[in-house]
Amino acid sequence: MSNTRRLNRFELTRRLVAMLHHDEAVVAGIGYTNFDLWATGRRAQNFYMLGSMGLACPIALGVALAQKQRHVFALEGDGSLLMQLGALATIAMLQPQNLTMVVMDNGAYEITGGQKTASGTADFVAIARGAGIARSAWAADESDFEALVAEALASGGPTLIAARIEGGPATATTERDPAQIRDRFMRGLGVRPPL
Ligand SMILES: Cc1ncc(C[n+]2csc(CCOP(=O)(O)OP(=O)(O)O)c2C)c(N)n1
Repeated sequence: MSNTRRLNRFELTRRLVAMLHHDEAVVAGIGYTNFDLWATGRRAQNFYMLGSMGLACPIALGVALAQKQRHVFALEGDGSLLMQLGALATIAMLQPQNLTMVVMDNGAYEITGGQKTASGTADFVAIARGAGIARSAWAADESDFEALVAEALASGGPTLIAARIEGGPATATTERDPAQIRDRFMRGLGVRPPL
């Protein structure tokens, strides 16, 4: 069952980032998800996807496979995840032990005008479990969300955490400089030398 009380995307993002103490990577998809990650502060291990929908989970999967010692989070909107549901089956097949996906489900393609998505009838947790990601759960409230994040960080296996969130724009706007975003992220992951 999904949470009935809608949570706040920035608040969940803020709580997630506050729990990161080991240079975990956070890959946020297009949409307000990455704007709110930007608003939580600059981390060299954050990546902000601009331009294409549905790529937070695939990019995070790539990082998780390349750097198995690092935990990787993907933050994705419901509209973007719906565009790339096949990624869940690939992730289940590969079973990265260090990958956690967070779906921010506001029921809309909000950043482009609030068009309704299919999330009212499609249950992301059921879909993820069906794809083979057994550790999939709805976050009932903020503290449940934190408990699910802590569990994901402590034990292995891909995890999907879904949260129904309220509508409304993000807290800030991500700087639109893709080359710089990529460069900072690569340095943050240690695959380019620090500046
Ligand atoms: C392949 C593709 N199709 C459409 C768009 C236009 N577009 C950009 S963001 C977006 C909506 C994203 O919705 P969601 O992932 O639910 O995030 P939200 O805006 O609700 O935070 C759309 C339709 C795009 N950038 N790429």
